[in-house]
Amino acid sequence: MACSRNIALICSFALLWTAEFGFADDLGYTLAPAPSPFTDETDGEDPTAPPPVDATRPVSAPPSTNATGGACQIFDVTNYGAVGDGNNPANEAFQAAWAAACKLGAQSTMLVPGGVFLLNPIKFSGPCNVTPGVEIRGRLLAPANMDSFPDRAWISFETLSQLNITGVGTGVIDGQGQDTWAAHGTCHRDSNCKLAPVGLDLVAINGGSLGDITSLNSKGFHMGMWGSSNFLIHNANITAPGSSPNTDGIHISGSSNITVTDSQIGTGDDCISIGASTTNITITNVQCGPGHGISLGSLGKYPNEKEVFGLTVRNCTFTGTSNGARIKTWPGSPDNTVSNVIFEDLTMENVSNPIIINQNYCDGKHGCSSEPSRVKLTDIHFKNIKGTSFTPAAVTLTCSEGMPCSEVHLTDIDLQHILAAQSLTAVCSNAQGITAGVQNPTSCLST
Ligand SMILES: *[C@@H]1O[C@H](CO)[C@@H](O)[C@H](O)[C@H]1NC(C)=O
Ligand SMILES: *[C@@H]1O[C@H](CO)[C@@H](O)[C@H](O)[C@H]1NC(C)=O
Ligand SMILES: *[C@@H]1O[C@H](CO)[C@@H](O)[C@H](O)[C@H]1NC(C)=O
Ligand SMILES: *[C@@H]1O[C@H](CO)[C@@H](O)[C@H](O)[C@H]1NC(C)=O
Ligand SMILES: *[C@@H]1O[C@H](CO)[C@@H](O)[C@H](O)[C@H]1NC(C)=O
Ligand SMILES: *[C@@H]1O[C@H](CO)[C@@H](O)[C@H](O)[C@H]1NC(C)=O
Ligand SMILES: CC(=O)N[C@H]1CO[C@H](CO)[C@@H](O)[C@@H]1O
Repeated sequence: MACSRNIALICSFALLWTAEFGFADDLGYTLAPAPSPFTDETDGEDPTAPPPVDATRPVSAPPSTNATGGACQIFDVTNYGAVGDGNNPANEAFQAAWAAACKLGAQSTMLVPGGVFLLNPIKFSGPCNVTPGVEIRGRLLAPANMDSFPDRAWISFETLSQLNITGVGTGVIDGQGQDTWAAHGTCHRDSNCKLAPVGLDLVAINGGSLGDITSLNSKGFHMGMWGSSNFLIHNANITAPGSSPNTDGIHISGSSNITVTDSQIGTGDDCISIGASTTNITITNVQCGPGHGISLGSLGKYPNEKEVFGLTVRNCTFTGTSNGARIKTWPGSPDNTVSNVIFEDLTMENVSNPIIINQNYCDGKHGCSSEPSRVKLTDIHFKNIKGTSFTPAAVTLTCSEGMPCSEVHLTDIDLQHILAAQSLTAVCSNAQGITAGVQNPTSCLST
């Protein structure tokens, strides 16, 4: 049996990628499931029909050799006993298919065909000789009840190089968070209740991609990425109601060289949040809303956070979000540095705080420190940002009294109030920098 087009692609690329980059990075970060990733103290359907089950698929697909000379074997979870009727947890079958693919030592794909597969929390761990491609055509369904979640995540991939996951445009990761948001969505502020799990957790992944996939109604964060590098997320459709608590779309921390592109994210918290110890993160062509915007931070709440260097957010649209481009750090933080951050070519549509730096970020439940934040922000660019603001304070740069912001560049900022008759203001404290081009509202940076 020949591989399908997507499978053939995954199989044929796998060896090339593995050969090009080894998996040997010591990022120097602790990958222990620290509480920090899930304690983003932010302010805060009907599933689509599954595609039909492919009943013609043979019970065991033989390896097929292709032009690159590699064998391409498909490990279909239904050949290991998974039944796509949404009824019985398919964990054993998925785990067996993964184990077989992982130990194969040649190019392979773990295939989830059309159907609805109920899964309890599950972890796909490496390293593998050759990391299998993962193709999800159907729907992965989380148990509705929180009792099934002893751990911090629902579906995890861990310690893998060149991991390519595709939903081929039909795959859905359905967290069924509707029943748990009310009781567990704010548990990050209450140690007596259980934190809602992240839907798809990518831990210590070096190289690869995730794309053409929908994440729906996660219980906690939709996707988390920790201790990973050289990874691309593309064509992700992330959807949850604007009122769903702590359902960040994608959270990235302790990671390098990550790109997120061509994605729609509408959720109840940050569309994308970037945590500490991250370098070279690029976010382009993302449509965000509803949600809390694209945020760097919060930073400075925990000891041992490392610097953030090189974040670019370009060509994104924010619609009805509470923030647009945001950086937030805690007061009383340890020393850290954030530099080389670029927010450019952004369109704001009725955004409450289109541009905001808040170094006094505190949700008021942790006993807010009266000491200034010691996270130094420097070389921060806001460029070609246009559209409408829902509040008059369209540009807010509240920097630390102890570590003032330096080299903040405001270039071609052209914002209007959503109500034509009202004017906008910029509010600064401890913010030094340079302006160029249009400034609506008038800049408040000190030179
Ligand atoms: C795997 O992901 C990488 C991006 O990190 C991409 O360049 C490569 O083409 C992907 N392979 C397939 C088969 O999609
Ligand atoms: C995203 O997923 C939701 C829920 O499945 C669906 O209603 C919507 O059409 C999808 N959007 C895109 C652009 O694929
Ligand atoms: C940043 O990451 C991109 C891929 O995401 C890579 O192409 C680029 O070389 C990286 N740049 C640096 C300076 O590491
Ligand atoms: C990020 O990309 C750059 C440029 O390709 C590379 O030199 C660096 O090693 C990468 N970082 C990691 C952690 O892989
Ligand atoms: C900007 O993003 C939109 C989608 O949000 C895309 O259609 C367009 O091609 C992007 N522009 C550039 C220059 O990449
Ligand atoms: C703008 O956003 C506010 C609050 O998010 C909302 O109440 C209002 O209806 C929106 N206005 C328009 C014109 O979309
Ligand atoms: C048999 C088979 O699947 N061959 C594929 C090998 O990979 C190339 C792409 O590099 C495909 O074009 C072939 O179809």
